[in-house]
Amino acid sequence: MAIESVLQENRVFDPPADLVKNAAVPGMEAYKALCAEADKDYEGYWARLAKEHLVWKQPFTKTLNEANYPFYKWFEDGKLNVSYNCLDKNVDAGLGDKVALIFEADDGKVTRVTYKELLAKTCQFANALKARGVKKGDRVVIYLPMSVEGIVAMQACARIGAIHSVVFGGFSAQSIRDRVNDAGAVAIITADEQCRGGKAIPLKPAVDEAIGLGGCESIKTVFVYQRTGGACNMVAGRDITWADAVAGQATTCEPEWVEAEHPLFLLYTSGSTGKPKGVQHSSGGYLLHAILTTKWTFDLKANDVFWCTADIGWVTGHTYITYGPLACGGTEIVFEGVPTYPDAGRFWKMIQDHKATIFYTAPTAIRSLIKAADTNPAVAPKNYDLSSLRILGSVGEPINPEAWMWYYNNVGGGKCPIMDTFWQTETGGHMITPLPGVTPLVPGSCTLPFPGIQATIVDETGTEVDWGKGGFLVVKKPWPSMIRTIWGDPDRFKKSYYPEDLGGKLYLAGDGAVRDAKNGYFTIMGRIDDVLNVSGHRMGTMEIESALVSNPKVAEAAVVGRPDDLTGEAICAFVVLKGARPNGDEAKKVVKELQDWVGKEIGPIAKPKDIRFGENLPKTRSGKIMRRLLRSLAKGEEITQDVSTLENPAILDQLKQAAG
Ligand code: 6R9
Repeated sequence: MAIESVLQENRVFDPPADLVKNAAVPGMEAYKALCAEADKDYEGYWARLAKEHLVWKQPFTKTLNEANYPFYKWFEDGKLNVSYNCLDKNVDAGLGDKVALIFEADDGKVTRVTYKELLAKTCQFANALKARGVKKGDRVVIYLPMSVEGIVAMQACARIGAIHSVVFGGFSAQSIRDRVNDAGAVAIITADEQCRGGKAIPLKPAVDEAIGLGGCESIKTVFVYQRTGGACNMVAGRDITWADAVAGQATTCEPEWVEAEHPLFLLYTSGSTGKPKGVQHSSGGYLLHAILTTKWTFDLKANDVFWCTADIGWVTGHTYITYGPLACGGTEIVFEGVPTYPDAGRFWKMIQDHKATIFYTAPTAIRSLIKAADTNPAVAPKNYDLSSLRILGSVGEPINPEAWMWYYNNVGGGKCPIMDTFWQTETGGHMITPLPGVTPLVPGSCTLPFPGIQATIVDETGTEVDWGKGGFLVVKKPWPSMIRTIWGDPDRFKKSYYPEDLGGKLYLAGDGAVRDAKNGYFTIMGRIDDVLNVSGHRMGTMEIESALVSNPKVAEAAVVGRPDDLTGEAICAFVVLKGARPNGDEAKKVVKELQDWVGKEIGPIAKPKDIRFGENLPKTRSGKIMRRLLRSLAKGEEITQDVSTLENPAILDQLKQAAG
């Protein structure tokens, strides 16, 4: 395998002195002590933390059960409730009147919700779910915009032991249908419309369409939160508005005490083959890591105002909006809108208005805001008072050193450390990340493992490689917040994450990485499988290919990624039509048609940016599509590779040019 880092980065930024003294993990010695504790007594370390940071209804006596590896169990005989740990615990501790959520709507309207209020809303909706027959273990699909109700819906499921599966509002009817069908969900919680960038966009019709596609017969109830009150189809006997569902319901609800291993949620994510997989997370282990990482990576304290800009449709929104900050009794901002409305200064204005102290966003957002500030200096961060900030974070994809420097200087004023957090849907929380009072920062590196996480790099036989050499990123020991299985497909779980080639006991992240030869810092070099990362969102090339091929005009399709300044990677599709290869305006028309098709099949984020038509695809004589070649073509590189095994070299010329 030839993964070699090209990054040469010599700038180092030491942690601010006050954080070295006062952060939750104060200084490198404290970090090393935690790592040493975990090295010495791995189970004892996690058991101590689980006792200190979670409230248990029934304490656990067993920490880790490895008997049926890789189906690991953590704290299995303990019982707890996640919503109790996020809400009741804080109200009981005297934080009832503390603001939990500062919700800012697309139009700028601000609503504050205290812990007491959030608990009451959660209980009321939990009772509404129960009234419709939803019970422990049932799956509930949530298709809601960023809203107080979105968080309440998730917390309410957790309260009654129902397993939520949030589907991002940008996904299509077909995607909702597939997830409902795979999970066997009994209810969907949605909204009439969502508001983004000054526009109201219908949501409920996608749910109706999904159910209309067939395969959603398990659905008994559709709850509809009336966000705008716009006209909305309601099916008698099945659909009920949020307001009607909670009317008359008590604002208290005894939590369902569940086993630590009880699934808290499923979250569908793209893999290298087949349909998206339902990543299953636990209650106890997941929440423990959500709490620890919120406390240690972000140093969340009583007076902080935390803002994670992710959507609750992604794992970042689960761990760092719905669960982590609330379980720590924090105050957090929840934003409905988009960073560019009413202008690209929106994030900076909101930091200023709400005096945000911790800000966590994605490199793709930073890159687009750099571009916006370059074109229109009026929306540059320097026009806003961002002095409240003390810690910054980045997630979702590698952050290029230049974007890092801009973020550091222009947003953080050269005084806020940036936590470049590497993790995945499957890991539940941060895996490799700096800690604000500990780690000297090097732009572009996610630095060192979180205390207790045994990350390393191996070659294709599972043997650890020397620092300075590239390889596969793996985790040597199970950790509490890890994926438990793929819903309904344990074999796929085993094959995807614990492959036999590596010995069957190493968790394979699916990313290439390298450690700095001198200090051992990790740099992530991107996916080693057929998963693309577009604006920090995972897309399987297979999924997009399947969507394209399901169009009646398409005979064959191959999808690859190519680097893109703004979105990190862009989707490039090579398509063979059943009819003649189109040219000129006709080609443009078909490109648009196929882009819209993919948008409808999967969602707008999966639309290929480039579509190229050929009479065939470059294949080896044994019929394998030469993806390596397609990647070069997508980048516009000269073909220097050996094409002697290629069956049909003439088509390379056809595929050089993007159509439309
Ligand atoms: C949390 C999240 C996971 C994939 C992961 C990797 C990429 C995430 C990163 C990063 C470099 C970082 N990734 N964080 N790459 N540096 N700080 O994004 O989960 O949507 O499952 O994506 O994203 O490739 O494997 P998910």
